[in-house]
Amino acid sequence: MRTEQPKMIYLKDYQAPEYLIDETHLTFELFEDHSLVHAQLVMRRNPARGAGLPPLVLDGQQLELLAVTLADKELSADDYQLSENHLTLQPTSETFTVDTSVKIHPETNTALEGLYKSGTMFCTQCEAEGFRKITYYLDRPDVMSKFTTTVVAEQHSYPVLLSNGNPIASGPGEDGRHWATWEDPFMKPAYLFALVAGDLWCVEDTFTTMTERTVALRIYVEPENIDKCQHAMNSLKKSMRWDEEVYGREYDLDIFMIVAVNDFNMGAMENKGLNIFNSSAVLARAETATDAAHQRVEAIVAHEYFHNWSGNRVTCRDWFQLSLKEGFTVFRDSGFSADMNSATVKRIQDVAYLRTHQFAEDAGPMAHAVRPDSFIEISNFYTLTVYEKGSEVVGMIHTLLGAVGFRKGSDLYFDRHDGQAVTCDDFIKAMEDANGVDLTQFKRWYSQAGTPRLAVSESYDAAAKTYSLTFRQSCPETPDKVEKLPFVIPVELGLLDSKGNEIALRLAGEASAQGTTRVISVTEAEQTFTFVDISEQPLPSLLRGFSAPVKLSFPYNRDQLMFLMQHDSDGFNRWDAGQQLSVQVLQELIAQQQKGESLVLDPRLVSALRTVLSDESLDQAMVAEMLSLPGEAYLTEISEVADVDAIHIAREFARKQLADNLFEGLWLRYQANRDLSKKTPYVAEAEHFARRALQNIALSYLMLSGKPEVLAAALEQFDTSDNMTERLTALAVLVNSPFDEQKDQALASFAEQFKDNPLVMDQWFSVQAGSTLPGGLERVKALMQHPAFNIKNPNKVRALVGAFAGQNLINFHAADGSGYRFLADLVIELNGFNPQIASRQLAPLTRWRKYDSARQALMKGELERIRASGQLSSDVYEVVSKSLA
Ligand code: B3K
Ligand code: ZN
Repeated sequence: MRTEQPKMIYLKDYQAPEYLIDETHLTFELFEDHSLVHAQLVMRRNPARGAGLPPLVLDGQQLELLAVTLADKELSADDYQLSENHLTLQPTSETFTVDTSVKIHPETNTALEGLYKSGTMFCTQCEAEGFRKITYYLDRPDVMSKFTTTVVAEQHSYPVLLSNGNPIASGPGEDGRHWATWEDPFMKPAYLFALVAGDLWCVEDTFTTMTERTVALRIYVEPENIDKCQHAMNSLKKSMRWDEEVYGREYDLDIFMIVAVNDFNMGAMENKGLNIFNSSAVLARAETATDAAHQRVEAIVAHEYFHNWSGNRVTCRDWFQLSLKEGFTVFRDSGFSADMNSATVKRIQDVAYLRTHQFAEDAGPMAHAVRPDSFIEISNFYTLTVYEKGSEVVGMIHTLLGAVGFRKGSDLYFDRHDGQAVTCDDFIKAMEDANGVDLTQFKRWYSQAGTPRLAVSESYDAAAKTYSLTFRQSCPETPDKVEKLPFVIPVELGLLDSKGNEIALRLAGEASAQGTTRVISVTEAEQTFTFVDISEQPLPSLLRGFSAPVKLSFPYNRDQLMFLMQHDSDGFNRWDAGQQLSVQVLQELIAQQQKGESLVLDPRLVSALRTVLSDESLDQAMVAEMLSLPGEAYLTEISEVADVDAIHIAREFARKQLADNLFEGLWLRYQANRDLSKKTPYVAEAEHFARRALQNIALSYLMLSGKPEVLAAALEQFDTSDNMTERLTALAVLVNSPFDEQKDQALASFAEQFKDNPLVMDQWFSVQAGSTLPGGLERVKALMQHPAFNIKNPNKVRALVGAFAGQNLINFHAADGSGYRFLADLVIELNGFNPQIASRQLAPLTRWRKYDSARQALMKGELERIRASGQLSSDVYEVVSKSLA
């Protein structure tokens, strides 16, 4: 654990490196109780830093230095300085070689950063700053080097030895050991380094690129998982083709490998030619993975693959630029998923996620700009803001430039910066240069945190036939800044006449109308746009497709929202009108509950959803999305002070009312789809996802009726379905039901059947952790004693603790503070062995400002207890101290 006080690092302090590393030659000797790493670095003075030979300061952490040679001379302890985080040497010429040998302990590395063991396998995770736990190095993304790596290990336990690039040699060694050498011809920063050694099997395929080169594709897994790789392989091939077709990007090595590991801090990692994945982001087959899991695998495989260009070929100059690769790559993978599935449904899901979680982050103590100005621990900045909001920012550029202009910009960006480590400014500059536009004001999206508000008002002049929309933008204060300058907000909009038809859009001053949906740019604090030739009072459809990540408000009444739900030509806005209607109705119920009145559901919501349910022409996935009420977390986010109990009671009341009133329609839809499921073998495609999504949301409503025929249907679905999507939903509705006997039986039989499949057991944990019935904390505590639970495994922690604290709000926020105490204890424990996971799990406590004063005091008390608990990792220290500031 560190002894130095964590300190803030600032973007404004960036300086190019003093030295460069042209070549990196690594040899790993892996043993059961330690590993040895020999590094030979071919270095030179960075000409950009001028003359002179300042000390060479190499990064290194938790390394036992065995030997160091500078320019062929072995150094003695007097010749260098060694501190907790650095090794400092004095070069005596412009070019020189440094050799180091260090001893490390992957076998006891529980932080899962650097070289570590997952089960019996050796693997690495270097982004952002894990490479310094492997060897002394200039561990920063603007130092790019050509890597050659030799791995030596015992042959029997580690038959497969992998690293980045192409395999160039291998052979037997002494004492039952063997070795393999890999060479990566592309310059890369150390964070993209990877090594794997283990007893792995692989699924193989090939891909022929646009220039007819053949690339070998391999997915490596532990032998028992060899039957769960096909979906990931299909996803990989689709991603490779899509990136050629949509972005003109071809793969560049002869081989592309994915390795699945069970112990992994996040989803996956884009190491050059050797992606390492959390097994949850690779393995999928009908019997063990849900539709959502299949879609997640497809998206993550694509995301990591797309990084080969947006991240690897063109990388980041420094970690403040993280969104340069992450925001852009999320934008790319969303486009891919939209093309593979239903684009509207993908957009709905992304926006619902952004509004619930990123907006909450942007309103909390950890709020930061897409390109932050400062940080203490970079691991804390792999955030929804950098990823999801970063993707929205790239999406707005796409909206402003159009698909063709955007492609010109991305082509220029990749061509101009291939092999370089660059900044978000370089990305914008390429977009500007390729299109002849000025994005200076637009760049405020990179530097100003907080979610902008956009209040819209209208006025119609019947005599003049003009219709004006006035936009007022503002952005709340965030910890980094109080005053914000106006953003460029692209608003895609349309106007509907009283029959629901689209009106041709001609702005005052324009010669003719330009279509019925168009994008206007709001660039000032207050701005009015006037449309002419409008012969009746129209109804505006604003922010179509969610064209900007803002909180838009327009004084719609409920009848207008119902009208938009039915008539808007923009699918996203039809859904959003439904959400706004639901929010109004739920907020009314929440207020009734708070005043002690009896709850009365506005019948218009019932009738609006009845219309949706009976519309056979609508994509069934859309119907499922429209039937889903805004979640409790979203209702919390939009509350001034969130009343946990009232939100839960109001929402459950609405669900029950809808279930009772729509019973017949739901039952018909359920049965029709369930019958089809019984007849059709499982297929992981959009149309089938859609059918099962509607079937499953229908079942979850129907179950609220408590009717015996529904219980029988749930049991039948649980017992006889051939796929996890149907089984898990059936399990979840039973777990949330009052039918204790059936629930216990189902849980037991499920656990018995899947006890040897850790990913399925994760779902079993999550379903129980998410149950909002009373006694949630006790159930979670009991499950932590289950033999399948393991606190050292991040997936288990997320499945049980993450699901409880993040999704089971009524139980987590128990008024006695027991949920908070539990989470704080857990964070303190995790801090001792896996700081990244500790810091992530802390997020729910950082939202304390949203709650009533009693809960605020309890939450803050727990944050203070964590702060006082002893030696904190920089990860936890940063989040706790900012939350209490
Ligand atoms: N680039 C990695 C994330 C690394 C996180 C390090 N703490 C995965 C991704 O975004 O593709
Ligand atoms: Zn990424």
